[in-house]
Amino acid sequence: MTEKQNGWSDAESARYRAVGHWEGVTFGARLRRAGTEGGDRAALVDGDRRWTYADLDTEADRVAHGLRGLGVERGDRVVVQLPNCAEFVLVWFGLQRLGAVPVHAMPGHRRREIGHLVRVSGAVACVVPDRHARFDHRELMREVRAEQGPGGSLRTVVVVGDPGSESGFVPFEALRAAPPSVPGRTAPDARPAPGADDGGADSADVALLLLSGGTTGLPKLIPRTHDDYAYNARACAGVCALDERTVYLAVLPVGFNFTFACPGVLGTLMAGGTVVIAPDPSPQTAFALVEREGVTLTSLTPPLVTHWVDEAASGSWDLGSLSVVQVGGARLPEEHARKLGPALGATVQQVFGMAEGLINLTRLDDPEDLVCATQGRPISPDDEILVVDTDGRPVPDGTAGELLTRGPYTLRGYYRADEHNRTAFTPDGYYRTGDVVRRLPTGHLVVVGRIKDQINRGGEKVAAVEVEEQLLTHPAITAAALVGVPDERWGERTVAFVVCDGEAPGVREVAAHLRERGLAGYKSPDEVVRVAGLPLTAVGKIDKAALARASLRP
Ligand code: OOB
Repeated sequence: MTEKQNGWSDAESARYRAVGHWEGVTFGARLRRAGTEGGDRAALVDGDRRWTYADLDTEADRVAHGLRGLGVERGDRVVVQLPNCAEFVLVWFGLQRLGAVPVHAMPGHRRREIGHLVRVSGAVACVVPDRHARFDHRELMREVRAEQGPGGSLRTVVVVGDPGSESGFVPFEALRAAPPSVPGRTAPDARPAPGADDGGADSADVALLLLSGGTTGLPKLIPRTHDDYAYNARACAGVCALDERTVYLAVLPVGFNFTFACPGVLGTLMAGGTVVIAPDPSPQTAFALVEREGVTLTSLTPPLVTHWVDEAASGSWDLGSLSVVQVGGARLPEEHARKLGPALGATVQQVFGMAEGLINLTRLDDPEDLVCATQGRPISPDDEILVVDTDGRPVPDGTAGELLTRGPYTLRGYYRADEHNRTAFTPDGYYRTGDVVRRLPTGHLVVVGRIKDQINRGGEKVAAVEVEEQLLTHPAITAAALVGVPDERWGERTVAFVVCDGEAPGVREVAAHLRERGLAGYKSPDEVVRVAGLPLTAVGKIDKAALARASLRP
């Protein structure tokens, strides 16, 4: 699939445009409009730094100018791995202004993930912090560059903070120190030159690449177009009734699709509201920002919920401005959902979404039972949902089956992954989510399980195969299976069952080995269990259900 062929048929594209889902406007052009009309409103807050819409627009021009100077052009991919800071948003819009394509990496990703992202996307640059969470990202980039070799696509590393002395590492501050003249803005009333807003990008082009949770050895990239992603954000913003009074607090990693566009950062900016960046997800940090900035909306993953409830119960915070709290990314236990609303004095919204597209939300006026016991219903009237049995036949409402979906913002193919695409989609274009759901007569979905070989550790997705492949590189391990087992804190924790030749490595040694192999830390197993052999099913696959049951026995 090329960047332009986004996978939807001409007829579908025409219909999504005709009904107004796809507005034909790039993100670069949207920001120009917002920066020009009523641009003095607050757009972005990070600590004591603040940007209006006009400021954001000007910053995007500066960053774009700096990136252009480094040779970044329309259509180029740039891996963005930044922790929660305003620079993520500035870089993102700078890239949009050029018609270049941000690739969203997570702060926890390491050599293996980042190297893979650079290789698959053919990225020409990476944007990283100097250090974050006691980890030196410059060192990581040195390794990625070395692995790439001289023939690699990666030319430049932009560092937010101190770039060190490495050649080819450019400080972000130098990048944005652009001259005052911005293309198309030579005089205040001059009309921008064609392409000055978005590098001449088309709204049907890929605007960004998201990372899939993964079920295979290496994660897949998800192309999202300007048209589809803006609709994703706008439709979520509609359900959440966002307007210019909205103050959104980004608590989860800002590059996570949930935080960025469901409705998150983009939905808030498209509604004219204000985005506040929380540097960490602790309730103390968040509640102080709620008080100071009058936050109205935020989003959490389930493991944070009990911490937030406990801290709110201390009674030392005024959370009066908070009106909606979204929870998603993993299963939220019903009893936690019931406690959260009263504890924070806010409406709870469950979010069942995926980077691939489909977003389900409970509605703000849904009865409490639906809010607490379901994961919401699709945001778009044109989301097509099928719940099917193992033969692919639709099952009646109330019966569990695999969720298949297609629609105006769900991908039709992973990026540069033709072979995987043949099995990830049905012949008529439905994405096989791998999630097992029940649909209620109201259209609400209840997530009851999963057929994909993925573990959801409190919202962080771990592809079992990816970890198993790396476990097998340990000299003592001859066979391995990674299994998710129920866990009080994470919802699920990861247990590695290993067959060993000689002494079995402990959990710390395995973690050190996987770190050495360049795997993100959150993928290291929580537990390592030595077994004499791995049980097999009747068809000869590893029987993970049996392993999970075994690990539950006292
Ligand atoms: C979100 O996106 P991803 O791509 O990290 O993960 C998607 C998968 C889903 O297929 C499902 O297996 C699981 O995460 N999931 C949930 C869930 N929300 C996501 N499982 C149970 N209950 C939920 N509420 O996780 C994501 C993207 C956008 C918005 C929210 C979450």
